[in-house]
Amino acid sequence: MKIETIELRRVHLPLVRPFRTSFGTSTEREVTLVRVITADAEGWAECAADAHPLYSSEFLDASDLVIRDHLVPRLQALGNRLTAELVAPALEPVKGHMMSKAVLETAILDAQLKTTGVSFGGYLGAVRETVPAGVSVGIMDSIPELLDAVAGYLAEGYLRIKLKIEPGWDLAPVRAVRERFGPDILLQVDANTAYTLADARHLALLDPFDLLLMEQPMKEDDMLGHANLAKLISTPICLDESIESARDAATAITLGACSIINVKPARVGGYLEARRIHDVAAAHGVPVWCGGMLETGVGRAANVALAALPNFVLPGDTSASNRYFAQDLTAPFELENGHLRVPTGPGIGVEVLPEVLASVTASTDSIRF
Ligand code: SMG
Ligand code: MG
Repeated sequence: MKIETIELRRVHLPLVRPFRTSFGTSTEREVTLVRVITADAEGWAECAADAHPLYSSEFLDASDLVIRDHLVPRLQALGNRLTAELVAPALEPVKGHMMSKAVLETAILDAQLKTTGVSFGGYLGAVRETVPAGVSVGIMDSIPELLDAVAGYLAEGYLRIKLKIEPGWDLAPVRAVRERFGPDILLQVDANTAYTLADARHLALLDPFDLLLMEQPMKEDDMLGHANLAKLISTPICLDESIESARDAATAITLGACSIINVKPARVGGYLEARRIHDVAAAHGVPVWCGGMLETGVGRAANVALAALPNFVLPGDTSASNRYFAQDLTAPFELENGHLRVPTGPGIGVEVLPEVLASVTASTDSIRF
């Protein structure tokens, strides 16, 4: 593939409601979009990094810099031999920066697949036309406010509810949601690393609520802690932040640190590594589901394709566009009986709406390749 230009474009999209987690509150999604221009096609992807290094060490300004000064030059060195499959090996000497690596690999893969007329789902091995949608519900100021939000999402058709938790907002919201909506709704929690092993006895109080899983209760590097916690509670542990590679997945599974994995392509360097995690987990009989980073339609399209692989057996944080934005960058993803449709067109299978894009763009930087 011969790339002519790589464009980095910073956009700001307001969220329809603030999203509070144990590490902070987001009121808008600030995103760097990467556009890869070749003679034959344009590839698009979005960087999942947030403006602040709170979910992980990555953040947008650093990501733009590492892309420009450290990653793109390594791709340029490949010349016309560059393919999406060679991106990760070429970037491997640069430590970390998985989200920055992921956005480049994904935009290049999109351009490559558009050139050959293959969809993301077709390339990755999707086996479903639609995928079940869950929704991640932020920490709220009060239980009534939370119950209203959950009622609204269930009425829209979401098939699984994830509650963000933190110390002081855990037992009460879970109990209230179970009491109000009953034992049949699929319910899970996500702590984003807010607890320690000293909280094990407290977290075990969630056991009677029959949660699908507890996501990332402790620090990302605490594999052993999670393995120990798994012996002290009956709710299955799912890892998110801890898993940055297929090797991490194998380690976590072997140690007993998790029995379910949240796969986020951005966190693991892209869709190729995400698929390897899917495969490793499947080989161990460990179910996976597709996480989310408040993606626009650009990132959502590829996530939905990934979520259609066979071992994505739990509903993902792949919600409809209107859960996040009044106006998405693409035609909106909409719920159909609680499911999102997997795009079938070439590449990510969705198009960026030029007028919307222009109206939300704060800056653009073009790198001649
Ligand atoms: O994309 O619907 C979404 C957000 C899902 O809860 C979500 N993501 O830890 O899984 C997670 C969080 C990380 C992003 S918080 C800004
Ligand atoms: Mg999470």
